[in-house]
Amino acid sequence: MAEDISLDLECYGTKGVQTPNLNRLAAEGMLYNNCFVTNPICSPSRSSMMIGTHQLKINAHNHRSNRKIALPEPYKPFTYWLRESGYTCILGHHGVMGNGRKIDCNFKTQPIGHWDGKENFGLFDKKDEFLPEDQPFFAQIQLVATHRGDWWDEVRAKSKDPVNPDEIELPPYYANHPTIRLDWAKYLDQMEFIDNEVGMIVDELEQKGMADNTVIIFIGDNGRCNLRGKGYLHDPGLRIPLIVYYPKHFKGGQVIDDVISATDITATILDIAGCEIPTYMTGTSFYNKNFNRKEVYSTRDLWDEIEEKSRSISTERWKYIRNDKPDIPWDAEQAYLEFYRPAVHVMRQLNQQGKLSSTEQLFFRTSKPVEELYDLQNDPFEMNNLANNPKYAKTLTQLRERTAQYDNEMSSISDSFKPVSPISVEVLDFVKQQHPEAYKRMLEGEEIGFKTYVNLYKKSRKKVPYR
Ligand SMILES: [Ca+2]
Repeated sequence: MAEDISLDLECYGTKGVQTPNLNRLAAEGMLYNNCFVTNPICSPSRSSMMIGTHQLKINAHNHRSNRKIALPEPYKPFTYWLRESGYTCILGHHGVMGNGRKIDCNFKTQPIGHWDGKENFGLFDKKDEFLPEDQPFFAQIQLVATHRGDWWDEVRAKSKDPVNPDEIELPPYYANHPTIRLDWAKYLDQMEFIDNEVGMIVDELEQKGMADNTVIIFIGDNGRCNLRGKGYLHDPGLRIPLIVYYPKHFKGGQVIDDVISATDITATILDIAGCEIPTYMTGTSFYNKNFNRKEVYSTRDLWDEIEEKSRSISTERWKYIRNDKPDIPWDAEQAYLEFYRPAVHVMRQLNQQGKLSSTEQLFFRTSKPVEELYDLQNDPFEMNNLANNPKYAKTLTQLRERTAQYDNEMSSISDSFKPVSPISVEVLDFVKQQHPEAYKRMLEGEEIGFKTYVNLYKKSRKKVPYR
């Protein structure tokens, strides 16, 4: 599971990036074009995948909340069912950046140990290494490099063949500016880095004689961290790569347009492993011949200090979004994102100077429409909102009604939540007050390093004991 990526791989046709290992898995496996997460942010998305159930239903929709609250019956992590069937569940990998052990679920969990949901909340049996004697086994490995982080420059500097900013292609809503092109190239450098990690894991499976009997599933946890991506119900936020590789069983080279929800991946893993799929799951196995999903219902709620509320439906052809808080603009100046979206800073400046095209200006509107409707076939970048176009009134009404039905169907077991308070707001304030020169560089599109300033901020607080 790679962090924060959209379909920005060579095998999906992305320009300027080379991903030979994933290309091979796709060429000999199955490449899915229409897989969507149910929330465009890490923790709600991961929570839904861990249970195979929509995050609203299990009250896990608010980012980094409810971390100390046990899931109610009957919900259980899917690894519980795998373990019941004799699988060894392994978290992370010894060879990937940071060991790949991220869990990030909005309910009570422990990485390793037994699960009974009352006193024991363990999800996995062991860490970091799969061995022949672990078979049958399931391993969840996080590839963190593609997440925004202070390592992006280092990964680029160490790359033998860094991505050339002149060879990349920006979506039309980005200003064509050298800082933005370089940022995009750096993102693709991380893609090449995780592609290497995938190659390394496949090699290890082969060396240990476990490759023939292992299904490899490559996914993202939410879309790329950039304009209209992570945090947004627009396509780059929700649509994730999905590659399934198992040549022993599935014919290679298939490109599949079926609409898939990330929660379906959970159900499919249980299905492939021969486990019964619990009836509480909202995901269903896409290898069941009755699989017939037409749409994915996604939501955006709390992320740090921004309490959003938006709902959407993605189909193969259409995207419908209902914004219940239209007053919160797309550029909500969320503190954490201020550290990690150079393009936004550059484009704010260009906007002030009147140098953005109308397409580029869209993102900087001071409010959102209450409803959005896009034709993904003719307008894949979702630039032309058809919600007020009478020609599409019927489609709009249908999708609006379906969304309301889902609001009901997925209604939560509880709406209460205890958020983990984000430090990012204080850190951004600290940078503005104490490091104005760094803040100035940020406004010019430089990534000054979130972690660096978190550490400086923490140190500064230690000096003032009674604040
Ligand atoms: Ca993520």
